Amino acid sequence: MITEETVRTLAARLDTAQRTVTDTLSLADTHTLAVDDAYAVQAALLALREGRGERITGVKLGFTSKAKMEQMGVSEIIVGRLTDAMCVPDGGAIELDRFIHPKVEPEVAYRLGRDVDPADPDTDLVSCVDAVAPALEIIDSRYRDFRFTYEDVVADNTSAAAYVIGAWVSVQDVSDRAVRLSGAGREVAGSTEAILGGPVNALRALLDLARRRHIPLRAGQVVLAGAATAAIPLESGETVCEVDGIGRVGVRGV
Ligand code: 0L1
Repeated sequence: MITEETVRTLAARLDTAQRTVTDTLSLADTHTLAVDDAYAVQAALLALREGRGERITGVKLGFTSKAKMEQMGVSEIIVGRLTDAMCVPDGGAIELDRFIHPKVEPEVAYRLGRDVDPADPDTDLVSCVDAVAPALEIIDSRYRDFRFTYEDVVADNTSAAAYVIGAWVSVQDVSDRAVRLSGAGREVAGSTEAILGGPVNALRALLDLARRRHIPLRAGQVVLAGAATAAIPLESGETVCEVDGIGRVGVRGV
């Protein structure tokens, strides 16, 4: 376990990297971090953001696809936090110079209709969802050349940088929906099944993680369930995600 002082130092380093749009080296180059240490750094990083007036608006899951898990050599998903400063309106503009090397992923978002107590063994997170929406997640690793370990990316708030939510709909079953992402002259297609075999599994996995990591889940918060396709670079112009039967969401890089 690293000391509290080291937790604060590493959180400040990642926070500075994000705010000054300057990459940093893998923490693993100089520190041996356990997964618990990495979540402690993430919590300290979020405390810095909250200290500047940002408000937690939800959570995001990462490494929810088999391909990404295999690429990272891991078997466990990761969770990061979203804040109001990361939220970009559907159809709005997003300034690319806020980011180091941003990428965008198509996702499904869930909205929680009531507070959830992860510690309660009878909690059923699926029944707490009151709406779903198509979503875009912008990830922007703070590490140079995307060179990071599993613990590094947890500490870096799972590369969370920005998100866009489309119109909320009351559809509950979002399994096996075709997903298309287009932008930067590229188009990729996939299915919501790529998200842990169905986004509802991401909700179940989130409940387990929230329980173990003491993450509160509140009414009105957003859950980004994970990427349905590989990420593409976020560049100037329109980026659009369509999820069959759910809707579309877009953002304009400027
Ligand atoms: O959203 C995610 O899958 C979390 C990890 C992203 C890591 C990265 O490529 O920056």
